[in-house]
Amino acid sequence: MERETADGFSVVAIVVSMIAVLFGVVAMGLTWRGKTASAQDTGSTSATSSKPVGTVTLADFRIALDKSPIPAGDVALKVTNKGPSPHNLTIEGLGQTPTLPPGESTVLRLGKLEAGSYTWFCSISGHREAGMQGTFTVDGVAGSATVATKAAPGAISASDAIDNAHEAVVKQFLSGPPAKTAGLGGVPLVPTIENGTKIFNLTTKIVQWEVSPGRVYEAWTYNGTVPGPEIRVKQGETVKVRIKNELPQSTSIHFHGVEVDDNRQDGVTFVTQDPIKPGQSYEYTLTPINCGSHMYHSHHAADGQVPLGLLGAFIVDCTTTPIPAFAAHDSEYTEILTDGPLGFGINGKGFPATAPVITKPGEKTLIRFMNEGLIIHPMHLHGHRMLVIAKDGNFLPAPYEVDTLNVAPGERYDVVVTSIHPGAWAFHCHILTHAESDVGLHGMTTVWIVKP
Ligand SMILES: [Cu+2]
Repeated sequence: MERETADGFSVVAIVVSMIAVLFGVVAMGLTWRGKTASAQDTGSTSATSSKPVGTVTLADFRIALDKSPIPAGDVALKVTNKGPSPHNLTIEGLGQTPTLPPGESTVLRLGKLEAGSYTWFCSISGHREAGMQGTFTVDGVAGSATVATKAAPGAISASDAIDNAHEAVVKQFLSGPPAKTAGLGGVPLVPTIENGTKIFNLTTKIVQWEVSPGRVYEAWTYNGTVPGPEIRVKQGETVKVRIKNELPQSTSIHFHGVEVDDNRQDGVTFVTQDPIKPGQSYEYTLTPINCGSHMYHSHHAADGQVPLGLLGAFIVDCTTTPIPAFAAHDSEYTEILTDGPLGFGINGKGFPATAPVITKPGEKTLIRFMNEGLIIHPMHLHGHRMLVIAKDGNFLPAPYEVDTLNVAPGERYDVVVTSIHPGAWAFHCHILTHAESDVGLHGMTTVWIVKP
């Protein structure tokens, strides 16, 4: 849940920050180009007739040729299948490669070619129609020749396709930021008051949840959002959480990390309570002994119900526990990490729909990391250090600095970041398959924006 700083920001400030993001993202691209570069297999080029003079990449469903100038001589092409399906390369009237399984390469020798345009395609049924077709050109000039692609539908260079995908998704993010999607999770839940006691009302229900633009999944939710609304209470105060179950399965709520002396409030079915059956309601009464960043989630068929969205933040503000000076901050964000059927997400959204963190130089920002997923996520912030101040709601005896922090399932870490360097900085899970691929940034990625 994003909290704006006290002054909020104007439309002008947002536009300025978008420009700052754009510059920052260009810088980000520079640091992350390694993958793109390695995707271009340069093969071997040589003036001798027996070596390949061009490198062709087959993918689902396109044919790409590197554009390096090549020396004169016979045309031989190194052909690599980088797609997940088998493919071949057929040059009309000249020959074809064998069918290449994913990951395999071969060299296709075409002999001496006249200057001109040649048609190529994959001859496996349906692949030509799906886009694996085009032409390439051989230019013969005194003592040299070049092979170049001629634009054809579905036949752009694989490298350009990756670049284009990266650019498109960042532009989508900047159109907000973040990119627009329906629904926002983690919004603070306003309690009703009965006889002076705060009552937090939750209804479990199935909704269609838009994780990122156009990606809509069935989610199991508290009050229709992923994460569920943020519940925030004071250390030592007695509150009630009422739940009405509109799911097709029984459920329960466990208040993860919240220390209470009454085990009947612990929410584990058949250990401390009966299941809350479909259509039933239930009431929990809690008096948190400890403070800090905690969570609430289902503890009934939890391996299915939690990844589908039955999770949220339960934050207990300290009243009696002393707060160390190193925990001071100006603003705060909660970052709930999720994986599973809704994909890799931060607060129920995947990039480009993940909310940015927006700060200014000198601002101290508290981040509450909470892992409600099934696997570990090493969260990495570019350009700044994170001061780890608390673990599972407990202040550390001595804080320590990191730029990457492993957050395991069930764990909470509080960190304070003092923003120093203006601009936009990537903030993402460093298991890279959770954050970036040849379709661009996705999943557990957002941007830390320091507005000068
Ligand atoms: Cu991860």
